[in-house]
Amino acid sequence: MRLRFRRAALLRASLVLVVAAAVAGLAPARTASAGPTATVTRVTVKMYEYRFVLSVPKVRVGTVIFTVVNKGQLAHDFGIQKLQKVSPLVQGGGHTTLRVTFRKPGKYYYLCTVGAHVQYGMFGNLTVTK
Ligand SMILES: [Cu+2]
Repeated sequence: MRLRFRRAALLRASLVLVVAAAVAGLAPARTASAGPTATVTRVTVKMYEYRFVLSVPKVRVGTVIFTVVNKGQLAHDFGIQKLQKVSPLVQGGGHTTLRVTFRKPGKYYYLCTVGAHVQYGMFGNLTVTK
């Protein structure tokens, strides 16, 4: 009886430890993404038949929130090939957002994945700097 009680108490104590460790493990990650050093850039992407116009040619490493605006009449989307990120399909006149985290500097090819739009000119490169 006494032994069983102690075992239960021990089990409870270790469970508390596991939960505490999990919370501690999560906390730094949350601080890192929301901390003062985290760069969040907002970029507007305008889509036409058949081209993209970005508000900036380059961004810093970090999180970019793209506001994707379809100024055309056909449906388009906006994808970052290397990261396999694609916005939802946007109907003519509509808009959406796409959140992408760039961890490494470099040139990131973007395109519209609809039909043959890329062959008509719906692509470009976004430069990501340190
Ligand atoms: Cu398109």
